[in-house]
Amino acid sequence: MDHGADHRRTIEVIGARIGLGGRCLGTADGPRAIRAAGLLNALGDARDLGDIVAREVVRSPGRHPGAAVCAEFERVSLELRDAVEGTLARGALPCVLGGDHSIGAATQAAVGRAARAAGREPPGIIWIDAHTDANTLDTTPSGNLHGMMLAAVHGLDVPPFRRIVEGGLRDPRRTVYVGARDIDPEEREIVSRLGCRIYTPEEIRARGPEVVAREALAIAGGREGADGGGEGGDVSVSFDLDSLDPSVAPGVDCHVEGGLSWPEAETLLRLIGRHLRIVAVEVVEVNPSADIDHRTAHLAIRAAALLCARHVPPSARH
Ligand SMILES: [Mn+2]
Repeated sequence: MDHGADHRRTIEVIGARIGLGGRCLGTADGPRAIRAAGLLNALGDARDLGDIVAREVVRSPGRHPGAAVCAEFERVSLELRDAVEGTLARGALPCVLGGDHSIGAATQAAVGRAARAAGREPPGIIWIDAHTDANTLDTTPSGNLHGMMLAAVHGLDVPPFRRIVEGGLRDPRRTVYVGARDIDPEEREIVSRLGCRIYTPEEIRARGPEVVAREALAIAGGREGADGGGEGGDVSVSFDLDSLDPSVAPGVDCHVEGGLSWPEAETLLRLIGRHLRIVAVEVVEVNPSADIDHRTAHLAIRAAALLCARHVPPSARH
């Protein structure tokens, strides 16, 4: 409920220079590109906590990411998880910049842990992405960690994520995928068994982004079926730039045709960003080496500003 008072929280920006969970290391440079394109201006008086940096490790060939990658991934993810928990403990809003989407394990686990530590139910998740990131080590076709992290966050056993998600599991029935269109067959079974809701770009187009935003907030907020469109419970949001069509956002790691247009995404992000109880924002998968004229970095900033809108001072809003 909005009592009319100023409930603005400080935004704390945390960069995750982590690309080892993806197909290329280019996304590790995402936080630098997003800051260079003017993120802090767009967020007003946000505090920049700097970057958490993964060491370079050589990935072993084949379907398992390999011991070296997994060890470094766990180390850097626990560091990120601590940083996000610290921000939440200060009552601030974390705005985490990727990095490949494997960083979502740390961010989302931190949100779950912070809620439990405060005696609250863990928030729901709105996951705006071309992918559902719900493979396990047994089903992954690629071996990329960024395609498995939500399976772990939802409680399936994915060994490289065991320690990271400890105490931070989230209820899959309050997870909503928006823009998903590249889902492996076994992954689709996992997602439907878990009970997550998927809105494909086709459904978003057919029913309108306004309707989808409202439904997504109701499901993630734990208020599905509730009358009157109440704001519901806490929600964390993860925005992968590959949810957009590659013609709109070329600077990503995985290009998947048939994505959202910017006007569709803009409407979704604006309506979701108005929700009173967004507790964490994550913007991921910007790969500056594939970008054209910093287009994707600029869209990442607009997405972050829309999702953090309630906490951006009026002077910085555009
Ligand atoms: Mn993705």
